[in-house]
Amino acid sequence: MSSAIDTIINSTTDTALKAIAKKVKDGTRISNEDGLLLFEIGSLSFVGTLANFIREKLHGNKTFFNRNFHIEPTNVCVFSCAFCSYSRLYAHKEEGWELSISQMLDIVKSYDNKPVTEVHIVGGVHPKMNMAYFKELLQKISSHRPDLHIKAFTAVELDYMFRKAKLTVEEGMLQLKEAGLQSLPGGGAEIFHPEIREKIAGDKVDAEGWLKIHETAHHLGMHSNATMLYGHIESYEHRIDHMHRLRELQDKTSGFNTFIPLKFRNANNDMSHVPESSITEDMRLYAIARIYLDNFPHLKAYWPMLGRHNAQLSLAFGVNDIDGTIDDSTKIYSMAGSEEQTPTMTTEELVTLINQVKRKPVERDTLYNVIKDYSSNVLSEV
Ligand code: V47
Ligand code: SF4
Repeated sequence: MSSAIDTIINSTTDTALKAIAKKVKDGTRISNEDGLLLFEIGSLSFVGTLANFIREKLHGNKTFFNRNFHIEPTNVCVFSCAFCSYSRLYAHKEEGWELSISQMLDIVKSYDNKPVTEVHIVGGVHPKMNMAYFKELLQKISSHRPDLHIKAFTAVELDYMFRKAKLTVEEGMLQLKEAGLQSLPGGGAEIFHPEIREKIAGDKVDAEGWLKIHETAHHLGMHSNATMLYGHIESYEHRIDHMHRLRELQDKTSGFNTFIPLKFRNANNDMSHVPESSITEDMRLYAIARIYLDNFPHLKAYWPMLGRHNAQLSLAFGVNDIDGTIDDSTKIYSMAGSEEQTPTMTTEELVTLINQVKRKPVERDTLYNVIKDYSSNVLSEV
């Protein structure tokens, strides 16, 4: 019996697409031109079959999730990204929130005796929350709960922190690592190409600065994620350029764990006139990312932004991770118009969501070590 990928190879008449399908079957890297062609003419079923082939070769039916919670220290921000529905400019800081170190520590303590493995800390760029402030926060969290993996600060926050403290990226990263920082989340990448970045996020760190921070973290033995904010004013060429820069850095360092495409949501921001992408485009993007980023081990659908049912669908288009149980503290997407107004899912709900599409739910830690395989389970202890 021939497999789905052989059927696609045999039935595709376009010679360029057929050649891409053969490359995928042989494990040969596709070129930028191939990637662009997939965006331009690859049907949903064509790219989906190729992406699913890669996904199952790497992970079988395993679908990872983790138990985490988010802390958002502030939504006050010195920057003014056009797509952001979340931040309040520093000039209007009375409209935003600012958490003290003890308030954040109280959030951590509220998870005492709960089996969470990760805290994800990301927020706006507040001029008063500096290196000293965040080092103290990291030290206090690590000493209160040493088993909790601290994944914190986008390259945008780090770039601002280091520049203000007059530290090089190496010096700053080393200090934060010593204080307890273990991984970096993937935010702030948006679209790297200056043609788009200048229009949507012109005043924050540029592509080179973002990549340098992740490269430095990797050299210090830390892992990180990478995102791409898509589905607004960028072209297919800009998407390929973005993924190309990530693929090149990953060839050098192997420090990225996961690629996370973030669908642009258009409520309550300066880009509300820009329509959102269709679900078909979303799934094609996931699939093409899985095919193009051959050196990224994982592809994540962030369900609070995509919606839980679309995240479930994405498991047929290359995705092998649907993030975590999260909790009720993530505001960035509900403020931008996501259907998920209260982004919480219990472990039982996540496991059911994955089981419903015949995949195997596996709880992981931040670095993808398996904590529990739920495939033959029995949800007695969730
Ligand atoms: O960089 C802001 C995005 C990101 C909108 O590493 C928006 O595990 C869509 O990076 N529509 C921050 N997206 C969140 C982030 C993240 C999320 C989950 C997991 C991880 C991880 C990282 O949120 C920003 C920006 O790209 N964002 N506004 C919006 N209107
Ligand atoms: Fe600030 Fe981040 Fe919003 Fe940009 S996306 S305005 S850096 S909080």
